[in-house]
Amino acid sequence: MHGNLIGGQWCEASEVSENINPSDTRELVGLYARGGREDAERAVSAARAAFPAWSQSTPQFRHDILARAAQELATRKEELGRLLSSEEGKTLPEGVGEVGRASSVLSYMAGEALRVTGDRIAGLLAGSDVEVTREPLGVVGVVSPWNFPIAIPAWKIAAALAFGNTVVFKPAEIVPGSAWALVDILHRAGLPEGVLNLVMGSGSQVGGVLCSHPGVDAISFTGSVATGRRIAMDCVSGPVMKRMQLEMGGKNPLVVLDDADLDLAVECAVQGAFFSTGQRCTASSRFIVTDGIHDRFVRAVIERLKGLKVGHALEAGTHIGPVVDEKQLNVDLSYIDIGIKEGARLAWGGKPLDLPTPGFYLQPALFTEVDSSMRIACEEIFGPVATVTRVKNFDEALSVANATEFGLASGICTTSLRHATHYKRHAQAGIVKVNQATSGLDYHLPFGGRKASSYGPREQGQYAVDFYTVIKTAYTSA
Ligand code: UN1
Repeated sequence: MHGNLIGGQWCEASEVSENINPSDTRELVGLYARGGREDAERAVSAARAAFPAWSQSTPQFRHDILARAAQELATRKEELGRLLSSEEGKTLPEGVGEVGRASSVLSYMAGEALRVTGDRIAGLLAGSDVEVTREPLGVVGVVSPWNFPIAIPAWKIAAALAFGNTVVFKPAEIVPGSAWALVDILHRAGLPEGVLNLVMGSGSQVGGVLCSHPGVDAISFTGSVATGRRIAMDCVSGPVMKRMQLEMGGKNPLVVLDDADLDLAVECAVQGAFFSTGQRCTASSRFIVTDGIHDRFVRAVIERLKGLKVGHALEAGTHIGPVVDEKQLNVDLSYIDIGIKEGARLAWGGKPLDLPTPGFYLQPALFTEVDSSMRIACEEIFGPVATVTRVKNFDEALSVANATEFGLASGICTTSLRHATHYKRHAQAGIVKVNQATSGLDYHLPFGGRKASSYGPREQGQYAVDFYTVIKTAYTSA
């Protein structure tokens, strides 16, 4: 049984949860503690108690711990990638790649611990000097999703720790294995007790405590809009409002113009929409395609989909692993049904697959003749389902791309500098990609969206410091 880490001690919980492999539901990946409210409260106290010393620790000390953990992740990336793919269902290369990314995030953030800067500014009174410095926030609650079981926790926790905060971490319930491994590695890398606490358990219990407890100063969350909204309400309801960083949904467009390189556009579309089983908030789920290339694009995407193998995540040759669990599979299937009822044409796939191992397998689904007001073109599905909407020209493409409540990533395939430049300026999204898939991001760059997709400062890269520190303005007359 894998326990929770509270105040430097591995603890059992009153309940245990089974971590099941979505590629083969007969396989138990492991048993994990399922903590409750009391565990979360103890973890918050431990994180509070650890904060004074950790926040005053040297940047070198924090750097070395993160760097050591990065090294261990890199050394064990095959083994941990296997664990990740076993619990989440992304393919083995995707799983190993994600562990490598977590390692890179940790070494990048180790460096950021050394690079915190401030300003010295002349005050307006004679002889007054002003220093503007950054201080750690305090205790940060990290609430992470199931689709990137190690990379997202790594980029939140590493930034929190690098800048001197202590952490209570609540991973998504269905992928506790990668979270546990990450915490174990950081713990053994030398974190003092209570600096990083792990409480596996439900959102309503453990998450509920973190978001309402007066001992927590900030919440960094990635997940659905509905959960984000509940978290936001909890975070502002106490006597002191918590700082929040909420990364939520997307309904990301990929525009394909007549002048696009067709092969490249197909690659961007298929990569962006279907790899990782479409389970990324940055996935392109809406292809918006101009008339002159539309039919060729649809034919070529279908040809490419025909060549993709849906299968067991650990099997060599699998391109698309299973959906993460039965609940998500049912959501995907219900949207496929909705699309058909709305009058869109299911041009390819969309059927559950019976494979030798019992798992949640689904053929990637492509809908054509999709009107941009249909539910399948407006609501986030979070599965391997994409829609094609035909448009007359660039102007219509841009306006359809922006006509969504979301604003995370937005892509265009074109060889026209004029259109690419105009799109970069006018896409209402936090991330714009030209001739690249909307998903797949660099770990050293700021990440976040606009509109309903995000709330609060950016994550990752140099900009992460804005969320994880508070600014102090000190006036001195000597
Ligand atoms: C990526 O596309 O590489 O949950 C990262 C998500 C995002 C991260 C996407 N927060 O899908």
